[in-house]
Amino acid sequence: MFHVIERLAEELRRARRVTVLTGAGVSAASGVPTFRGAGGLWGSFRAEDLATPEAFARDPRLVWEWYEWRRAKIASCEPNAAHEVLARWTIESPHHTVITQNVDDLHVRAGTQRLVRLHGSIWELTCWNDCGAPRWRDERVPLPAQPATCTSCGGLARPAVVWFGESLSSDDVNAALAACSCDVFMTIGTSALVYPAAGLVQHATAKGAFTAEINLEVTPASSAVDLAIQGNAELILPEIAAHLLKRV
Ligand code: BJW
Repeated sequence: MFHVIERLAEELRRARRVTVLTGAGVSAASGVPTFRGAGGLWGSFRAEDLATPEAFARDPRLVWEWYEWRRAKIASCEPNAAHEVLARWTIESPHHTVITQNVDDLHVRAGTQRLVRLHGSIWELTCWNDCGAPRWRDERVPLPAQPATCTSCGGLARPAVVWFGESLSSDDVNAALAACSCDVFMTIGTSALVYPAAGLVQHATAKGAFTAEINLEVTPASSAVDLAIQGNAELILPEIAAHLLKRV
Protein backbone atom coordinates (compact mmCIF):
# COMPACT_ATOMS: atom_id res chain seq x y z
CA MET A 1 0.00 0.00 0.00
CA PHE A 2 2.84 2.39 0.96
CA HIS A 3 4.35 2.52 -2.53
CA VAL A 4 1.05 3.37 -4.33
CA ILE A 5 0.31 6.12 -1.83
CA GLU A 6 3.85 7.45 -2.23
CA ARG A 7 3.47 7.28 -6.03
CA LEU A 8 0.23 9.30 -5.97
CA ALA A 9 1.74 11.78 -3.51
CA GLU A 10 4.67 12.20 -5.92
CA GLU A 11 2.31 12.98 -8.83
CA LEU A 12 0.39 15.45 -6.64
CA ARG A 13 3.61 17.13 -5.55
CA ARG A 14 4.52 17.79 -9.18
CA ALA A 15 1.00 18.79 -10.24
CA ARG A 16 -0.28 22.32 -10.64
CA ARG A 17 -3.93 21.62 -11.48
CA VAL A 18 -5.64 18.83 -9.53
CA THR A 19 -9.26 17.73 -9.97
CA VAL A 20 -11.12 15.24 -7.80
CA LEU A 21 -14.41 13.54 -8.65
CA THR A 22 -16.19 12.19 -5.59
CA GLY A 23 -19.12 9.86 -5.01
CA ALA A 24 -21.13 8.42 -2.14
CA GLY A 25 -18.16 6.41 -0.78
CA VAL A 26 -16.52 9.65 0.38
CA SER A 27 -19.48 10.29 2.71
CA ALA A 28 -19.85 6.66 3.85
CA ALA A 29 -17.61 7.13 6.91
CA SER A 30 -19.80 10.08 7.92
CA GLY A 31 -22.78 7.71 8.08
CA VAL A 32 -24.46 8.71 4.80
CA PRO A 33 -25.67 5.54 3.00
CA THR A 34 -24.18 4.79 -0.43
CA PHE A 35 -26.44 3.79 -3.33
CA ARG A 36 -24.95 0.51 -4.49
CA GLY A 37 -23.24 -2.40 -2.77
CA ALA A 38 -23.77 -3.76 0.76
CA GLY A 39 -26.19 -1.54 2.72
CA GLY A 40 -26.67 0.73 -0.31
CA LEU A 41 -29.97 2.58 -0.84
CA TRP A 42 -30.71 0.74 -4.09
CA GLY A 43 -30.64 -2.54 -2.12
CA SER A 44 -33.77 -1.48 -0.20
CA PHE A 45 -35.43 0.98 -2.60
CA ARG A 46 -36.04 1.00 -6.35
CA ALA A 47 -34.52 3.98 -8.19
CA GLU A 48 -37.48 3.88 -10.60
CA ASP A 49 -39.89 4.50 -7.68
CA LEU A 50 -37.96 7.33 -6.06
CA ALA A 51 -35.36 8.99 -8.26
CA THR A 52 -37.05 9.75 -11.58
CA PRO A 53 -39.39 12.59 -12.63
CA GLU A 54 -41.99 9.92 -13.50
CA ALA A 55 -41.91 8.60 -9.92
CA PHE A 56 -42.41 12.12 -8.55
CA ALA A 57 -45.30 12.82 -10.94
CA ARG A 58 -46.92 9.54 -9.84
CA ASP A 59 -46.49 9.89 -6.08
CA PRO A 60 -44.84 13.12 -4.83
CA ARG A 61 -45.72 12.31 -1.22
CA LEU A 62 -43.81 8.98 -1.34
CA VAL A 63 -40.78 10.57 -2.98
CA TRP A 64 -40.76 13.41 -0.43
CA GLU A 65 -41.02 10.88 2.44
CA TRP A 66 -37.85 9.24 1.17
CA TYR A 67 -36.06 12.59 0.84
CA GLU A 68 -37.22 13.70 4.31
CA TRP A 69 -35.81 10.46 5.73
CA ARG A 70 -32.49 11.05 3.95
CA ARG A 71 -32.39 14.74 4.97
CA ALA A 72 -32.87 13.73 8.62
CA LYS A 73 -30.07 11.15 8.34
CA ILE A 74 -27.66 13.58 6.64
CA ALA A 75 -28.47 16.37 9.14
CA SER A 76 -26.98 14.18 11.87
CA CYS A 77 -23.74 13.55 9.89
CA GLU A 78 -20.48 15.48 9.94
CA PRO A 79 -17.78 15.78 7.26
CA ASN A 80 -15.07 13.14 7.70
CA ALA A 81 -11.29 13.16 7.18
CA ALA A 82 -11.69 12.68 3.39
CA HIS A 83 -13.88 15.80 3.06
CA GLU A 84 -11.45 17.70 5.27
CA VAL A 85 -8.31 16.82 3.26
CA LEU A 86 -10.01 17.67 -0.05
CA ALA A 87 -11.30 20.96 1.38
CA ARG A 88 -7.85 21.89 2.68
CA TRP A 89 -6.26 21.28 -0.72
CA THR A 90 -8.79 23.59 -2.42
CA ILE A 91 -8.18 26.25 0.24
CA GLU A 92 -4.40 26.01 -0.15
CA SER A 93 -4.34 25.98 -3.98
CA PRO A 94 -6.50 27.98 -6.40
CA HIS A 95 -5.88 25.23 -8.99
CA HIS A 96 -7.64 22.43 -7.11
CA THR A 97 -11.27 21.62 -7.99
CA VAL A 98 -13.71 19.11 -6.50
CA ILE A 99 -16.53 17.72 -8.63
CA THR A 100 -19.05 15.79 -6.57
CA GLN A 101 -22.03 13.60 -7.36
CA ASN A 102 -23.08 13.80 -3.71
CA VAL A 103 -26.14 15.83 -2.76
CA ASP A 104 -25.38 15.84 0.99
CA ASP A 105 -23.33 19.10 0.92
CA LEU A 106 -20.71 17.64 3.29
CA HIS A 107 -18.02 19.07 0.97
CA VAL A 108 -19.66 22.49 1.42
CA ARG A 109 -19.70 22.06 5.20
CA ALA A 110 -15.99 21.10 5.14
CA GLY A 111 -15.25 24.44 3.43
CA THR A 112 -14.37 23.17 -0.08
CA GLN A 113 -13.62 25.89 -2.62
CA ARG A 114 -14.34 25.54 -6.39
CA LEU A 115 -16.91 22.78 -5.87
CA VAL A 116 -19.09 21.54 -8.74
CA ARG A 117 -22.21 19.76 -7.46
CA LEU A 118 -23.17 17.74 -10.52
CA HIS A 119 -26.32 16.17 -9.02
CA GLY A 120 -27.54 19.20 -7.04
CA SER A 121 -28.22 19.47 -3.32
CA ILE A 122 -30.71 17.71 -1.08
CA TRP A 123 -30.93 20.98 0.91
CA GLU A 124 -32.24 22.97 -2.05
CA LEU A 125 -35.74 22.93 -3.52
CA THR A 126 -37.17 24.04 -6.82
CA CYS A 127 -40.67 24.50 -8.27
CA TRP A 128 -42.02 21.28 -9.82
CA ASN A 129 -44.10 23.36 -12.25
CA ASP A 130 -41.14 25.52 -13.31
CA CYS A 131 -42.97 28.72 -12.32
CA GLY A 132 -39.75 30.68 -12.76
CA ALA A 133 -38.83 30.95 -9.06
CA PRO A 134 -35.09 30.51 -8.51
CA ARG A 135 -34.20 27.40 -6.47
CA TRP A 136 -34.11 28.06 -2.74
CA ARG A 137 -32.41 26.54 0.29
CA ASP A 138 -34.37 25.11 3.20
CA GLU A 139 -32.54 23.08 5.83
CA ARG A 140 -35.51 22.54 8.12
CA VAL A 141 -36.04 18.88 9.08
CA PRO A 142 -38.82 18.03 8.63
CA LEU A 143 -40.08 20.65 6.18
CA PRO A 144 -43.27 22.34 7.39
CA ALA A 145 -45.50 21.17 4.50
CA GLN A 146 -45.77 17.57 3.24
CA PRO A 147 -45.31 17.45 0.32
CA ALA A 148 -43.29 20.69 0.20
CA THR A 149 -44.67 23.68 -1.71
CA CYS A 150 -43.13 26.36 -3.94
CA THR A 151 -42.34 29.58 -2.03
CA SER A 152 -43.42 31.58 -5.09
CA CYS A 153 -46.49 29.99 -6.72
CA GLY A 154 -47.64 27.72 -3.87
CA GLY A 155 -47.62 24.67 -6.17
CA LEU A 156 -45.65 21.51 -5.58
CA ALA A 157 -41.91 21.81 -4.86
CA ARG A 158 -39.29 19.11 -5.52
CA PRO A 159 -35.76 18.46 -4.25
CA ALA A 160 -33.24 20.29 -6.47
CA VAL A 161 -31.36 17.09 -7.32
CA VAL A 162 -30.78 15.39 -10.67
CA TRP A 163 -32.89 12.28 -11.17
CA PHE A 164 -32.33 9.53 -13.75
CA GLY A 165 -33.31 10.67 -17.22
CA GLU A 166 -32.84 14.34 -16.34
CA SER A 167 -30.15 16.57 -17.80
CA LEU A 168 -27.48 17.98 -15.56
CA SER A 169 -27.04 21.77 -15.49
CA SER A 170 -24.99 22.70 -18.55
CA ASP A 171 -22.99 25.19 -16.45
CA ASP A 172 -22.01 22.36 -14.08
CA VAL A 173 -21.14 19.98 -16.92
CA ASN A 174 -19.03 22.66 -18.61
CA ALA A 175 -17.25 23.46 -15.34
CA ALA A 176 -16.56 19.75 -14.80
CA LEU A 177 -15.26 19.28 -18.34
CA ALA A 178 -13.01 22.34 -18.01
CA ALA A 179 -11.62 20.96 -14.73
CA CYS A 180 -10.64 17.75 -16.55
CA SER A 181 -7.82 19.74 -18.17
CA CYS A 182 -5.56 19.11 -15.22
CA ASP A 183 -2.32 17.40 -14.24
CA VAL A 184 -3.84 14.89 -11.81
CA PHE A 185 -7.45 13.65 -11.87
CA MET A 186 -8.68 11.44 -9.02
CA THR A 187 -11.95 9.53 -8.89
CA ILE A 188 -12.81 8.69 -5.27
CA GLY A 189 -15.62 6.64 -3.70
CA THR A 190 -17.78 6.32 -6.80
CA SER A 191 -18.95 3.12 -8.47
CA ALA A 192 -18.25 4.85 -11.83
CA LEU A 193 -21.54 3.58 -13.25
CA VAL A 194 -23.62 6.73 -13.60
CA TYR A 195 -23.12 9.01 -16.61
CA PRO A 196 -22.11 11.65 -17.49
CA ALA A 197 -19.98 11.75 -14.28
CA ALA A 198 -18.46 8.33 -15.01
CA GLY A 199 -17.13 9.61 -18.35
CA LEU A 200 -15.04 12.40 -16.80
CA VAL A 201 -12.06 10.18 -16.05
CA GLN A 202 -11.74 9.26 -19.75
CA HIS A 203 -12.02 12.95 -20.61
CA ALA A 204 -9.21 13.76 -18.17
CA THR A 205 -7.06 11.01 -19.70
CA ALA A 206 -7.68 12.47 -23.16
CA LYS A 207 -6.53 15.85 -21.81
CA GLY A 208 -3.26 14.29 -20.64
CA ALA A 209 -3.94 14.01 -16.90
CA PHE A 210 -2.40 11.38 -14.64
CA THR A 211 -5.48 9.53 -13.34
CA ALA A 212 -5.99 7.69 -10.07
CA GLU A 213 -8.83 5.97 -8.24
CA ILE A 214 -9.42 5.43 -4.54
CA ASN A 215 -12.23 2.96 -3.83
CA LEU A 216 -12.97 0.04 -1.55
CA GLU A 217 -13.67 -2.15 -4.56
CA VAL A 218 -12.75 -2.58 -8.23
CA THR A 219 -14.97 -0.46 -10.51
CA PRO A 220 -15.17 0.07 -14.28
CA ALA A 221 -12.77 3.01 -13.75
CA SER A 222 -10.09 0.82 -12.14
CA SER A 223 -8.75 -0.50 -15.41
CA ALA A 224 -8.92 2.93 -17.07
CA VAL A 225 -6.83 4.86 -14.53
CA ASP A 226 -3.05 5.02 -14.23
CA LEU A 227 -3.17 4.05 -10.55
CA ALA A 228 -5.98 2.27 -8.69
CA ILE A 229 -5.80 2.19 -4.90
CA GLN A 230 -8.15 -0.10 -3.01
CA GLY A 231 -9.07 1.21 0.42
CA ASN A 232 -11.02 3.72 2.47
CA ALA A 233 -10.92 7.30 1.24
CA GLU A 234 -11.08 8.66 4.80
CA LEU A 235 -7.87 6.76 5.66
CA ILE A 236 -5.95 7.05 2.40
CA LEU A 237 -6.44 10.77 1.76
CA PRO A 238 -4.98 11.77 5.17
CA GLU A 239 -2.04 9.43 4.47
CA ILE A 240 -1.42 11.13 1.13
CA ALA A 241 -1.72 14.54 2.80
CA ALA A 242 0.84 13.46 5.40
CA HIS A 243 3.25 12.36 2.63
CA LEU A 244 2.83 15.72 0.90
CA LEU A 245 3.79 17.53 4.10
CA LYS A 246 6.83 15.31 4.72
CA ARG A 247 9.07 16.13 1.75
CA VAL A 248 9.47 19.13 -0.50
C1 BJW B 1 -15.92 3.72 -0.75
C2 BJW B 1 -16.07 3.83 0.63
C3 BJW B 1 -15.00 4.41 1.36
C4 BJW B 1 -17.86 2.94 -0.19
N1 BJW B 1 -13.92 4.82 0.71
N2 BJW B 1 -14.82 4.11 -1.37
C5 BJW B 1 -26.95 3.58 -20.60
C6 BJW B 1 -25.61 3.91 -20.74
C7 BJW B 1 -25.10 5.12 -20.29
C8 BJW B 1 -25.93 6.04 -19.67
C9 BJW B 1 -27.26 5.72 -19.52
C10 BJW B 1 -27.76 4.52 -19.98
N3 BJW B 1 -29.09 4.48 -19.69
C11 BJW B 1 -29.43 5.61 -19.04
C12 BJW B 1 -28.33 6.38 -18.93
C13 BJW B 1 -28.22 7.69 -18.29
C14 BJW B 1 -28.18 7.60 -16.77
C15 BJW B 1 -27.13 6.59 -16.32
O1 BJW B 1 -25.96 6.87 -16.23
N4 BJW B 1 -27.55 5.38 -15.98
C16 BJW B 1 -26.61 4.32 -15.59
C17 BJW B 1 -27.01 3.76 -14.22
C18 BJW B 1 -26.58 3.29 -16.68
N5 BJW B 1 -27.81 8.93 -16.35
C19 BJW B 1 -28.72 9.87 -16.23
O2 BJW B 1 -29.91 9.67 -16.39
C20 BJW B 1 -28.20 11.24 -15.93
N6 BJW B 1 -28.73 12.16 -16.87
C21 BJW B 1 -28.41 12.09 -18.17
O3 BJW B 1 -27.55 11.34 -18.60
O4 BJW B 1 -29.14 12.93 -18.98
C22 BJW B 1 -29.11 12.66 -20.40
C23 BJW B 1 -29.73 11.28 -20.69
C24 BJW B 1 -30.94 10.94 -20.14
C25 BJW B 1 -31.51 9.68 -20.39
C26 BJW B 1 -30.86 8.73 -21.17
C27 BJW B 1 -29.60 9.08 -21.71
C28 BJW B 1 -29.05 10.36 -21.47
C29 BJW B 1 -28.63 11.67 -14.54
C30 BJW B 1 -28.03 10.82 -13.47
C31 BJW B 1 -28.61 11.22 -12.14
C32 BJW B 1 -28.16 10.31 -11.01
N7 BJW B 1 -28.94 10.58 -9.86
C33 BJW B 1 -28.61 9.93 -8.61
C34 BJW B 1 -29.63 10.39 -7.56
C35 BJW B 1 -29.32 11.87 -7.19
C36 BJW B 1 -30.31 12.42 -6.25
C37 BJW B 1 -30.28 11.78 -4.90
O5 BJW B 1 -29.20 11.52 -4.30
O6 BJW B 1 -31.34 11.54 -4.40
O7 BJW B 1 -27.27 10.28 -8.20
S1 BJW B 1 -28.52 8.15 -8.73
C38 BJW B 1 -27.15 7.96 -7.63
O8 BJW B 1 -26.01 7.44 -8.36
C39 BJW B 1 -26.79 9.38 -7.18
C40 BJW B 1 -25.29 9.32 -7.20
O9 BJW B 1 -24.76 10.63 -7.27
C41 BJW B 1 -25.01 8.47 -8.41
C42 BJW B 1 -23.64 7.85 -8.41
O10 BJW B 1 -23.48 7.01 -7.31
P1 BJW B 1 -22.06 6.93 -6.60
O11 BJW B 1 -21.74 8.22 -5.97
O12 BJW B 1 -21.08 6.37 -7.52
O13 BJW B 1 -22.40 5.93 -5.39
P2 BJW B 1 -22.42 4.32 -5.38
O14 BJW B 1 -23.19 3.92 -4.18
O15 BJW B 1 -22.84 3.78 -6.67
O16 BJW B 1 -20.90 3.92 -5.19
C43 BJW B 1 -20.20 4.18 -3.99
C44 BJW B 1 -18.78 3.64 -4.16
O17 BJW B 1 -18.04 4.02 -3.03
C45 BJW B 1 -18.71 2.11 -4.25
O18 BJW B 1 -17.93 1.77 -5.40
C46 BJW B 1 -18.00 1.69 -2.97
O19 BJW B 1 -17.10 0.62 -3.15
C47 BJW B 1 -17.25 2.92 -2.62
N8 BJW B 1 -17.00 3.13 -1.17
N9 BJW B 1 -17.26 3.30 1.03
C48 BJW B 1 -13.81 4.64 -0.61
N10 BJW B 1 -15.05 4.53 2.75
